[in-house]
Amino acid sequence: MQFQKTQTFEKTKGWLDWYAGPSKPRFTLPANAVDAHCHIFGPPDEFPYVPERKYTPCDATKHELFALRDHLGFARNVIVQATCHGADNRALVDALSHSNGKARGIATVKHDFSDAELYALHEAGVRGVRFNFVKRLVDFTPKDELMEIAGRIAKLGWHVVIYFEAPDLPELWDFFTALPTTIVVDHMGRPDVSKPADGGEFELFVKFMRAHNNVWCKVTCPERLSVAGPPALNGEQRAYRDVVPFARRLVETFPDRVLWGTDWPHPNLKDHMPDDGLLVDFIPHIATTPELQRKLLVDNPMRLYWPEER
Ligand code: 0GY
Repeated sequence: MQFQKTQTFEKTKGWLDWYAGPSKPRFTLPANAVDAHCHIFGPPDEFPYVPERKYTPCDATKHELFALRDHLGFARNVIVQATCHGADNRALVDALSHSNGKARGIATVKHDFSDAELYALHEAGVRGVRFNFVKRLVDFTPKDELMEIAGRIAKLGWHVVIYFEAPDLPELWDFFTALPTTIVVDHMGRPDVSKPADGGEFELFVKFMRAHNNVWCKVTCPERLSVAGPPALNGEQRAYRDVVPFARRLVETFPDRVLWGTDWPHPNLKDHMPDDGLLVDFIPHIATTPELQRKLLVDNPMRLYWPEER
């Protein structure tokens, strides 16, 4: 299946549509590379968005995701349940079950889910839950409910993906460190990249990872974090240059606990929609040797999501 969208930067429904004709990356991904953070949305006539969502996404189906995977040169996907589908994981399960085993999932789970429901998600390929603390995206869920969920999913061997913004880490620290599973932090804990990569706020995040070896992170979303922006906007060849020191520091300090993903279809972006091919070309700037690249793109995600194949 090829990319069918004809529009690229059309503003629909309050955020940008995903990039229709991504370039072929110049960086050749290692064999068996995993895109460890991406989403699907809809189609809403089959899989409606939940009424409590904070934004309405552009549809981005499993077919389009799998076509992008092949175009970019990835072998597998980890599909993360996004807030627009709430705790209705049907679109995710449908995508996993049509992936020929090439996708695993991160679900959203409520504390009243039954054991049978959790087991069915596991059978479909779900291997974790996402706890979202980004206030613009979700309503508050009591921490004791989240801790109860964490205790239950730990028994299935799943992990917890956490999404928060850097200023909120001190307040959330005790909760995070009490979680009984592996923890995967989305988008490097969303640092402010106009601050130093060796300074206060980011230093705290590095300390968090250093002190807790069950904490992993995704060195993802330069397009969300960058102030410098893509080459076309800043006149430089090197895209998202201000994000490089942050991501590179994590890749080099914790080479066995980092993951990478496209974040396709980049929901909720309002100013700039990245070309996914150029995002792949960002990888060798943050993982500068073949060994670091293999760990980031193959060994680490396979260990976490397909341990039975190692
Ligand atoms: C991301 C980031 C965002 C959105 C979501 O679930 C979501 O709605 O994750 C965001 O707006 O920062 O990872 O896709």
